[in-house]
Formats: sequence, C-alpha cells, structure tokens
Amino acid sequence: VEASIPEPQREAWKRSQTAAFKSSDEFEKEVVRHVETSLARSMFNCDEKAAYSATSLAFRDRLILDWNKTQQRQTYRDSKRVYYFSLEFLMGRALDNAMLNVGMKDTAKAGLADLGFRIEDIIGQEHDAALGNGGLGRLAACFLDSLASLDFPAWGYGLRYRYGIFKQEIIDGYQVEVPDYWLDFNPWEFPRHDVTVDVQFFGSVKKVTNEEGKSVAIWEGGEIVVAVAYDVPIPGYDTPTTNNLRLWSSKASGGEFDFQKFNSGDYESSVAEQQRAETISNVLYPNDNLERGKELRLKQQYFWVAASLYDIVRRFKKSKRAWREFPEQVAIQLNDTHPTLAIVELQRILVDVEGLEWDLAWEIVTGTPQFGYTNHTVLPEALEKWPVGLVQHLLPRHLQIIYDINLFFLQYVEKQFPDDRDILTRVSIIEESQPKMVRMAHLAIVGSHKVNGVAELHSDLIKTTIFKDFVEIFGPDRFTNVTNGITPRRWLHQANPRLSELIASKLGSHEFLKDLSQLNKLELLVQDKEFKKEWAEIKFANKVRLAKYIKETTGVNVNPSALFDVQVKRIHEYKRQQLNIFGVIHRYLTLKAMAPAERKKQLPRVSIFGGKAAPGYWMAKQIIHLINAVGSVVNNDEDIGDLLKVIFLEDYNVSKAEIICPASDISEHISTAGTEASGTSNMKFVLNGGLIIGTCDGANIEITREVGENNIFLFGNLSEDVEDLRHAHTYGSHTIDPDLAKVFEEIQKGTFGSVHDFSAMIAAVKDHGDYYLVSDDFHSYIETHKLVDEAYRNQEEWVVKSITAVARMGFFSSDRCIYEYADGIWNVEPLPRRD
Ligand code: NBY
Repeated sequence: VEASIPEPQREAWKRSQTAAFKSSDEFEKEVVRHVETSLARSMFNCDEKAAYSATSLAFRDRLILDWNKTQQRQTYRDSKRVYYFSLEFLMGRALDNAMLNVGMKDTAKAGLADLGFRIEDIIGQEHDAALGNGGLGRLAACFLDSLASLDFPAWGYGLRYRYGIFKQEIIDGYQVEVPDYWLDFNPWEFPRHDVTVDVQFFGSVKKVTNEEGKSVAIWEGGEIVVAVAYDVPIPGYDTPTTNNLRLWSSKASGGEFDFQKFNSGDYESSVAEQQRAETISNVLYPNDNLERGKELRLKQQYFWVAASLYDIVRRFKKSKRAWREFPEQVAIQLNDTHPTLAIVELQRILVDVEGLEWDLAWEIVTGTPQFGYTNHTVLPEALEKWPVGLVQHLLPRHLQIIYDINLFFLQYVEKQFPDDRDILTRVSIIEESQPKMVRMAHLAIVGSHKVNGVAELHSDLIKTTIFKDFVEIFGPDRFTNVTNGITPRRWLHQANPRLSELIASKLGSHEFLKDLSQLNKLELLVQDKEFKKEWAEIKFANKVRLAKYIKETTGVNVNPSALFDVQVKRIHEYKRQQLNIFGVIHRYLTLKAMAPAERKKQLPRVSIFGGKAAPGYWMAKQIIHLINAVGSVVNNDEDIGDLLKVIFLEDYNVSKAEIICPASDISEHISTAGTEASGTSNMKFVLNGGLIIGTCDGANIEITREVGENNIFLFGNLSEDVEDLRHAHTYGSHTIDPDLAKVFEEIQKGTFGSVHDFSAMIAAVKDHGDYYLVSDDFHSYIETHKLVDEAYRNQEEWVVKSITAVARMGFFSSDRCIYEYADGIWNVEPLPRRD
C-alpha cells in the first residue's frame, strides 16, 4: 500500500498510522478537545448530550483512520467487492457498538467516569438510526457487522432518509405516529459533497442511427436530481477492518435553487423544485410486508439504484479492465425486490452508454456471480408490482428495456415449453391485468444468477408455490437457501454483557463471539450448580432492569419473579398478536373463575407486547388498542394482582430490543404456519437464554432442530394443512373453538370497553373465514401455555433448558450466513488487514 502513495505524502501518511487514542487519559483529552473545539463549548457547560457527542467524535476519529486504511488496501489489492443493496438499514445505536468492536469500552468507561459521567447514561443519549421497518432492515445491519468482522471487502448502499420509521406514542390506548427527525446531530456520517451523481427522471426516448449505422436509444429531457453520498463507517469486531455504508441524499440540481427562475421573479417555483428533489430521500415508507405502489417510492428506488450503480461502475472503470471482468470484480445482493431496477439500469448503462451489443451486455448483467436476489416473503400483498404506465412515465427507457428482457425471456420459455401458453402468462414479467403491471420478483429472478429464501421452509415454499414455474425454466440450481442469522456482538455481547462475560469466563476467551459454534462447550456445564446459579441470577437481573423500565414508562409495577412472556415485532395479522391477546383474556377469565385459594396457587405472569402498526393498517391498530384495553382492566383488577399483568411497550425499536431480549423467559413467534419467512428475533431471545413458544414456521423449525424438541414449545397446525383449513372455512361449516368463543363473548359484553372497535377483529375470525387460523390454533396454543407454566415451576429444569438451548445456537450467527453467501452466491474472499 505504501508504495502506491505519492512520495511527498508518504511521510505524513506514515506518521498518521497511529490510532486516535490508546489510553483513558488520551481518550479524555480527545473528549475535552472535541467539547471545546468541535462543539464549541466549555467543559463547565458539558452535559450528557455534549459528553455523548464528544465521545462519539473521539471514536469516529478512530474509526475513520481504520476506514481509510481498509479502503486503501481494498483498492490497492483490486479485490472483488460485495455490494449489499438495501432500502433499509436498521442500525440502532452506533456508539456502544463502536466501543465494543474496537475493544475500548473499558477505556472509555474509565475516562468518562473521570469526567463525572456514567457510561450507560452517555450511551443512552444516542438517537437510534432507525432507517428500517423490521426484520429485513435489521438483517441488513447484522450482515454489515458480520461482513466487517470477517474482513470481507463489502459496502452497503442505501438511502439517507431524513425521517426514519415514525416514533410511536400510545395515547388513550391508540397508536399515534410522530415523525422521527434524527439528523439534528449525527456524528456517525461523513458527508461527501464531492461524491455526487446526477439521476434522470421522466423525459422521452429517441431512436437514432449512429455513424456506424447502428440504431441507438437516447433518453432525453425530463429532470435531474442530484444524489449526494454520506458515508457511515462500519467497524468490524476485533479487527481493524472498517467497511462503508454509503447512503444517498437527494438535492436539486443547479445548486440551491434555479437562479434563472429566481432572477426572473419565479421564486416560488424555484423553491418548489428544490423541495420536490429533496422529497425523494425525505422519508422511509413505514409498511412492512405490504406494497402500495406509490410513485415517490418508485422514485426512491430508481434514485438509489442509479446512484449506487454509477458509483460502482465509476470505481470499476478506474481499474481499466474489460467489461467481461465486471462480474469478477462486483457482486450485488438485492435485499428483496426493492432494488430490482439495478438489473435494468446496468443493462441500460452497458447498451446505451457503453455501446455494448445487447447479448454481450445481458451476459454481463446475468453473469455468474453478479446479481443475487433474496426473497423475504410469500405473502401476495407484499410482492412488488408497478403499473406499466407509471414506469413508462418515470423511466421511459427502462420500460423499453424491461419489455425487451421479457421478450427474450418468453422466447426462451416458449422453446422449452412449445405447447404451453399458460406458462407464458404465468411467468411473464408483465402481468396482463387492468392496468398492466411489472412484476418485480419475476424480473429479479430472470436477472439474477441465484435466488435465495431466508429459512429452509420458506426456501422450499417459494420453490413449490410462487416461483414453481421458474424452477422448471431455470432448473433447481438457481434457487437456494440461506437461513438468517443475527450478530452475536450486538445481540449477546452488547445487549447482555453479564451473560457474555460469564460465557467467556467458562470458555476461556471471547473467541465465541466470532465463532459462535464454540457455545456448544457450555453443554458440559449444565450440571454445574454454581454456573446454573449465576446463569439464573443474570436472567433475574435483566428482568429487574426491564421491570424498572416498565415502571418508568408505563407506571405499572411488575414482579420480576413472574414469568415474563414477550411478543415484540411489527403488528401484523399474520404474526397473530390477536391470538396472543385472546389467550391473555382466556387466562384472565380462568383466573377470575377460580376460588381465591386456588387462584393463589397460579404462576404469576407478565405479558409484554411491543411493536408498530403501519399507519394505514387499520386492523393492526385495532389490535394495539385491544391489548391496551385489556391491560387497563387486568392491571387494575384487585382479584388478580401480580398473577397477570399486560404491558404494551411504546415505540419498540433496536435499542429497546437490547433491553427486552435479555429479559424474557418465554417469547412468542406464533405466525400462521408458512407465513413468516424466517423471523430473527426468535434467535435473539434464545441466544439470551429465553425459551420460545412458536408455530412450525420460518426459522422456528431450524431452531427446534438445533436446540431439540424438549427445549422449545411448539404448537399449532402445519404449513401443509393451511390451504385445506382455509378452504374448509370458506366452503364447509366453520365452528369457532369454544374457549375462544367465550373470549369473544366477554369482549362483546364490553368488559374491555369499545365493543364497536373490537368487533372487526372478532368478525375476521367468525365471519370472514379466519384466514390466519386463529381459531384452529387456539386450543393447542392454550394447552401449550399450560405446559410452559408447568415447566417454569421447575426452575432447576428450566435453567438446564435455557443453558442447553444457548449452547446449541451457534448455527444462527450471521457470520455463518455471510460465509454461505460468500461461498455459494458471491464468490468473494476475505481480505484481512495485516497491520
Ligand atoms: O424479513 C422480514 C420477514 O417478514 C421475516 O420473516 C424475516 O426474518 C426478515 C429477514 O429476512 N420482512 C420484512 O421485514 N419486510 C419488510 O420490512 C418490508 C418492508 C417494505 C416492503 C416490504 C417488506 N415494501 O414492499 O415496501
């Protein structure tokens, strides 16, 4: 690397090879310097917010030195890079993670203590980076952590939303959305005002014949929006490798505003134009697993994809390689279909801008390995489709290219299946509906060399249902599985430091954080009394911490010795929070019906819910309302006392998950079988010593395979029976489970208030075919909860289950996922730094 630096700068570069600080004294000096210079404040006036800012700037300085060296080395070695394209990166807080990954948290703790601060208070000042909805966005964040920790040359590409996922407030039991303006001070990003890309929209396409007599397309007119890069350093754990997350922000072209319009007195329209441009990266769409076909969303997708590809191509062209080598230098992973336009855009660049022949260009675009597509859902309402007219209007040249891709694809299919007209209709990229639609998943499959699902069941389902025809067409090898994982750095070491230290003390080092399979050695200790005692104490301490948080935020006292039963995730009918709350009501009625002496013998429980409903998802909002309504009755019922508490935690997000996951005894992953592609919080809870109650769905199945059937509580109908059950509901006679019917009667009596509000939830089960099989699974759910209670009474045994499960969770590290993608999909190698 050194030799690549121009002579005059080399000496200075060598001097800069020292890290920003090495001791708590040096750290303190850096903090003071940042308070006084970067923040322009006096130390007399340094509150926790200022201390947070200065601490972050001190760590940022450190990270950016590592960032520079990592990028230099990757460029110098000309290594193949992975680009992870995701519209969402749900990063959470950065400071704690940065301190732990560079291994300087103790240093910072001592330094901050010297200055009179508690490190937890300082960490708590940070606003979550919440640029995502749920599992899909958090998966991208875990993957970035693993890619850096394993020294892979990898960049994330996304959008720098001014507003992340909304903040949720609960007012009178209802969800209210408040904008999440998080950028007032963000020390973790580096604006690159010199790294910009012009992105074109609208306009028209003209075919002209060039000097060589070739017909070429020219896309002209329309408007230009400028993409500005913001870089976020991604530190690896226990390695100097620091990767990059590049987020694009939109601004109007031509500087601040159009001076011509301004000078001609048209001030308002010049401002309006600027605002229109900035709108593109303004806000994250708050839907999870629902596609709504908004023009601005499509604009976001193209803006982000065009800027990112331009950036990648610019980097590639510096290496002066032939285009054929592009797939050897670049692997792009499409996180869901949201970036599918990248396939079309690359074809456009190669044909229209670089002048390649269509066939050669398409060979490069679909080269192995080039694009990989990860599917995250089989729910029909979540599969992306865009009206042809909208694409035509916004991206006229791209629509032509889509039609050409489709033409060649359908010709290829026709050759294989000459007598089958139906298959052409089914697999066409264009749906011949009114209006016609572009099916993004079909485009993504045709343009990718690998398509993967995110858990075994899910990957099997996509092959046998929604993408069945494509398996016939392209063969089974195009389809594969990479079961999701989570980063043990954030979800064990950071969220549960005491448990992580206990494990490290038993295994002799922290190596397990980078090789999670080493947890299996814990199984040798399941009969070690002292170890079990410490294990149980840590869980209890984590529950005490959550109980304190519950008291502060809801005012409700909960007993930390009660069984903590947690369901935190986006609110969605398929995830079945309604099943959970109906079960809670059933428990309440059962307790109420008991004689006091018998009631006293029951096991106390705290049912904890959390999660956001998409603002336009009315039914999900009703579910939140019912949970809160049940809470206000049950929590104030003197007959019940500590035996049952129902808590709804406001504004569930990543930093709250870090408090909640370590504190659960049991967590609920109870989706209708076949609907939850994987789930990842299930992994977080088990890794923290909680057990789960779940359906045979998504990754629950593989968790069962790993931890053993005795260490998980499964219930409910199987995925293969869902279709028949639904059919029977609609065409046969549909009887409701008698216990559930009693729950409905109680709600309809008005016990929980607003009968009117809740009637739709009941009707969905009773009158509208119970699509999510709430009634079918209710009995099994209740019976399984009885088993949970019984098992929990035997604390000795429970702790053994907890330890055994943790010991067997090694498979679910996102490091394992990254190795599988690197090997089977990207064909990339790590590039460790040797300094
Ligand atoms: O991806 C989730 C799946 O539901 C979950 O089972 C899986 O574990 C996780 C990671 O693979 N999907 C998800 O979170 N999806 C979204 O958030 C999402 C967001 C937006 C849109 C679609 C899905 N959209 O079309 O706008």
